[in-house]
Amino acid sequence: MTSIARKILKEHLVEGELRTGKEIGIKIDHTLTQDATGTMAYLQFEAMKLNKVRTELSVSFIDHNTLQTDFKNADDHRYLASVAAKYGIKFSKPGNGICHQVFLERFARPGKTLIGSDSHTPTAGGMGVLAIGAGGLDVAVAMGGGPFYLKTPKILGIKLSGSLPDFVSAKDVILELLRRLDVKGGVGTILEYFGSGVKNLTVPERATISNMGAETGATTSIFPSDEMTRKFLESEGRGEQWIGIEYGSDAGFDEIIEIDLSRLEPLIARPHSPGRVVPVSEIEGLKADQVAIGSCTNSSLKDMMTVAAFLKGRKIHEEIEMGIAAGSRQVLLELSKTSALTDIISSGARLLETACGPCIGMGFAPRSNAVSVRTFNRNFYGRSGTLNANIYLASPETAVATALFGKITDPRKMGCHPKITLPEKLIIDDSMIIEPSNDPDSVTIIRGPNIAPLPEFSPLPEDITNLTVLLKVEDNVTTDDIMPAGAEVLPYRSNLPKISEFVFNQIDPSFTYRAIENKKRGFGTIIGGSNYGQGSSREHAALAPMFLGIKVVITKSFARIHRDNLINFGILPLTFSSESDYDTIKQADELELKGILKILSKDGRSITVHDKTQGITFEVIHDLSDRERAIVIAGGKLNFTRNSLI
Ligand code: MIC
Ligand code: SF4
Repeated sequence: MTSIARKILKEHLVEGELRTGKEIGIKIDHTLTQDATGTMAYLQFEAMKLNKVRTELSVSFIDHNTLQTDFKNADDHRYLASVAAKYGIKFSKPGNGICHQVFLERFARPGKTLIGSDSHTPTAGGMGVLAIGAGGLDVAVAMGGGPFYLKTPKILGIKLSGSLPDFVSAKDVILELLRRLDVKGGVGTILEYFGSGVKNLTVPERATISNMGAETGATTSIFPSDEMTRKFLESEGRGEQWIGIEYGSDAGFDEIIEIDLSRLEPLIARPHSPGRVVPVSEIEGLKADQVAIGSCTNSSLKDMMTVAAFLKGRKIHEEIEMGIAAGSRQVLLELSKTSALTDIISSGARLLETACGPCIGMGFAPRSNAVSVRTFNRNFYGRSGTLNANIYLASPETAVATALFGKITDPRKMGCHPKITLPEKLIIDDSMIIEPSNDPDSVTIIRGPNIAPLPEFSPLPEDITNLTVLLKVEDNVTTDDIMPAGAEVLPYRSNLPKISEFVFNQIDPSFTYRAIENKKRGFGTIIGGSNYGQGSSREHAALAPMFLGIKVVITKSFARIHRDNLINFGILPLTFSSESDYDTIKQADELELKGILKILSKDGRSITVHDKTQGITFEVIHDLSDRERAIVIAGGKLNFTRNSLI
């Protein structure tokens, strides 16, 4: 018997050999997209000139850009609806819920592979799906029937024992793991949960844990499919889709981490990283201004019912503003069936739209210098929309305690823990999921004026002689740093020239101007620390720099999805062979990479960089597979794949 992750990988293997670190290609059964990455993904899919998706199931969700302040987002929704109708894709309308929550409820099937153009796609791992977040272009290729490529990850077994005490919940499990692994301890691994504690967690609880495994940098997280899974599928009226997938006694994990659930306490991540975890008791008493409950991490019916139960008959603190967003319309309908919705509204909380909302800076930004406690998964600098706000990440229990007391509060102070019973059968109403057209030829793709065509991608030149260091940044730079989101920027996700104006805006507002000027003379590069590009799957964090003339990024190390996205758009990801060279190199230095095309064509690993400004040379290395080298040489994956799938 082998690990569940390996078993599913093996069943779906179409290229390569399952050996840690080696590149494999796997068949993808299901895909999902969301609107903020979806517009680009479908433009790329259209460029492949296929007439239908070749997956078993593809779903297009609208959940990010739901703040329709003008025509742009609304036009994008219409574009996405028309693409879905034409190419055989199910379409989940705005208001139906957050992609990961709805996918778990209505579509996820144990044992399947799923890739999604969103880094929290691993949420479905809570149901035994091998679910991976990827750039939109990789999802487009998978929709076209192409394999998804990844380096065979190590399997990190997470052995759970015991059961959660009152006031401690699934969020605390993943915060505990983040406390141990931090934001890069999971890079190159799959987190596979096993042990006697697993059976004490419901599917939505497992989904919370696998969702936020993304914050460790892990490729994905996965739970077994057991009786609990069967129960969940039955409650969704999908019992016949259940298959059991259990781990063996010797699952062959590369490493094991043990967590005794019964010994956990309420935890909280401090600003501005999900890895800065401490016990809530350590920072208790800090005055809070805002509380937000929701996001794909903590918006299940169980979470919402728990919050409502604590709020019942109580009022939130007068100096707190509290926003609550259910993860799906199903959750909202269920809440409205009981007194839970009334309890939430009577407490003084604001009911927010069933969408990503404040998690991605789409409204509900905190006031200046605010302390905001959120049940979300990311608290990166600036992400809330208020640069000087301090965002803390915690469980629904801790968040609601904070809302009631007006300061960060250990939820154990709330008295009795209510017992939550969930319905055995949930309300099933898929009327906001639109089936693709039966007559695709009659469907016209509708493009609003905000949709700009894709640019041309130029192949790798023989030498890169004028390469200017446009920016030097530290460790753990996020894709939110590279390509901010939020209400002002997100509407331009389908308009590359416009969105490029925001690259690195929060770090250096002059970046775009300098890059455009530099592009007239040559290429640009960025120097990064370790875990460069952590966070989201947004390919705009590669595409927009490419548009601004970035051809090479040199770092101490890369986060997985961002590295893949750079390659997909013809940007060469290189790492320092000696990290001390990172210290030497300065912003504005002029570099030269002679014979780069030849080195890449011959699979040389080491490249000499000549720093013309400082008169020195140093070595950098690449770890590109043969396929990836060919992609970079071609100028990106679109050039490379354009004809091969037709
Ligand atoms: C995020 O949580 O950062 C996002 C917004 O969902 C992104 C996708 C995007 O940038 O559109 C992600 O997680 O991949
Ligand atoms: Fe949406 Fe936030 Fe989840 Fe990203 S992390 S999918 S923005 S809810």
